[in-house]
Amino acid sequence: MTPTPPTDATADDRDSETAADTDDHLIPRLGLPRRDFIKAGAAVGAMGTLAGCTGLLDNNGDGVASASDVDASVPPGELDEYYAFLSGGHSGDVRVYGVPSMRQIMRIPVFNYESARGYGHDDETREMLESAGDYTWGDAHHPRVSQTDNDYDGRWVFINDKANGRMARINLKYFETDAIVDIPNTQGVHGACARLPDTDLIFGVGEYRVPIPNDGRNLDDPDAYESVLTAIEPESMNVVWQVRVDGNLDNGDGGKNGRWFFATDYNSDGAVTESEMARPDTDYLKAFDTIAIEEAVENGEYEEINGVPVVDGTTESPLNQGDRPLVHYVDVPKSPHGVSVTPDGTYAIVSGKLDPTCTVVEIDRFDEVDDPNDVIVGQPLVGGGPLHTAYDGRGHAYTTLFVDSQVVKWDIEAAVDAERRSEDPIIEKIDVHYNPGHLIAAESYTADPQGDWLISLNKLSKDRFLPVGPVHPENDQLIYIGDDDAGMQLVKDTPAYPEPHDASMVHRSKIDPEPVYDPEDLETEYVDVDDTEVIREDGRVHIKMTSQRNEFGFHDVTVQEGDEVTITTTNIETTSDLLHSLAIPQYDINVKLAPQETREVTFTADKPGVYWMYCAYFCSALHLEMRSRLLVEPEE
Ligand code: RUQ
Ligand code: CUA
Repeated sequence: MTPTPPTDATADDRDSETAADTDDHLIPRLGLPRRDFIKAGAAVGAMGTLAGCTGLLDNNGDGVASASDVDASVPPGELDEYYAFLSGGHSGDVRVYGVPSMRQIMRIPVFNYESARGYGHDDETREMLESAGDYTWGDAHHPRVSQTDNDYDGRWVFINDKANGRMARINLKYFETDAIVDIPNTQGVHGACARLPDTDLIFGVGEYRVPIPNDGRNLDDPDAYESVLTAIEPESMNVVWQVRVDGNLDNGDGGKNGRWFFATDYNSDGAVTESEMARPDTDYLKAFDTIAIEEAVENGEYEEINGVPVVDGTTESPLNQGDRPLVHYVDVPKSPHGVSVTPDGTYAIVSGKLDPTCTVVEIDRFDEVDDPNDVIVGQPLVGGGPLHTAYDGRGHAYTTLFVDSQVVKWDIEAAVDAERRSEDPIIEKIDVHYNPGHLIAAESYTADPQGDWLISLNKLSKDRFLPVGPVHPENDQLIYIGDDDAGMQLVKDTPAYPEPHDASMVHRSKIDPEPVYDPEDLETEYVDVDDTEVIREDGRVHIKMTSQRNEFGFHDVTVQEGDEVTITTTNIETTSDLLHSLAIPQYDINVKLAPQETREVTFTADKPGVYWMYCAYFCSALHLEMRSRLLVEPEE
């Protein structure tokens, strides 16, 4: 049982560098900053003969710029310009796409157990999932990338679990989930967003009204149910306060200046059946003055429930009566859905869902008006079933129309100038396939959207792909929005496994993941060649071993039936892209080991016999030989 030196059967050309990435703001072969290029609309026509440029250039020479003129190709070996992070819905994960290729580059398990990445298999991730409620799935909707000064900073992605009321944090240094908090006093945590400009609070938007605490009291007394907004501190992931409200909460978005947070409410009556919920002609946009809420918490004006300070933000609350109410209730038409703040921070735009309008709210007016409804400055008639709105940074809003299966582009200032319920602000509509939910434009949630690509996250794909039985994929459609003269151009269909909700799209220059682990960042101690050992003590066996091409640190290890076995193993390779895993058949274990990663797995050796511990990542020509025996001796 001695460690063996590595055999290097795999050529080191696996350690290939990714394509040069130094001029990532530049348009290939032009050396022009892309954003200047796009924003200088006049320049576009002049460059019609240059291949490889994104833009409507009439490449096929038919005199009309069209979708076939948009070059969204990313040739083999070249890299995309954007990362898009899409939620996996009830798959519980986050998917990473490259845009404009729409290639799925990675999946990041969050609320789901996932074997290829060993997520929920090693002790650390299993304990994280267990201590966050011990659920095996989640319903991940809203991935929001952290910002500094209203721009993406590449630190984290936050995402909610609507099913079990949790919030998770993905660390973008390693593209892995590193914290999950199980939020008390709330059910159906739906919206997930941050206080901007610097992501100093994360908000979980509580959709379902339930008794608080939900311990069997007030079971069939819906009037006593409540929804809360939850604020979470992003470094510690501690819940710092909650606000109880009248009605419910759905989607949300943060203002840009460190004070406001907005959430929609489609159930202002606190109903419990669909027909009752849809009955009122108006529901609410709620504007939370987070500074005033923090002052109330500091002054002790809260009730502590399950360890959390809960502030009263209902309409009757004394804290809402003075000249600095905690929560402003604005009447907006019938069951609104999405709300998003414009890039310049001037407006919050509410998408009407059961009403064919969007409602434009001017944020600064909250301090000026006596009647909160006077903050509404525009209400364009956009079309059937408006759900979510995104921005291009050129004064346009793009709203998904679920019922009409379209994306509508409209002019924000024109909507402020126009009569209410006028179609005049509409610039154009494009058909999508079919029934879009969210949409996301490049960096739409920042102060400075890039204005070139938009993805429509369509709930149905119907006839767009080869049939695969009754469970159809969804369809994420790529639309080019960089040329206002030529209009929106549908460029690509992308089948999606159920089911992406929201997404964030970030320029690649703002994300800088590590290619291998820094052992200092991991909780478990590194096992080097000299550290391999088996420690036996009172029915416990601790195996410390290395993993490298093409052997584990021990050829075999013998334990007794009933022993509690911990295996700590380090992939001691330094070559990027050279992964191993520790798979243990019939013990339900597969721990992934990226280069320089150490993971630990603990299990009870309750099945006597021979178990070939093997590596499940195809790591070299001798990958199949990378296996060692775990010998479990039967009890006498
Ligand atoms: S929601 S389809 Cu979960 Cu963001 Cu609107
Ligand atoms: Cu290591 Cu396969």
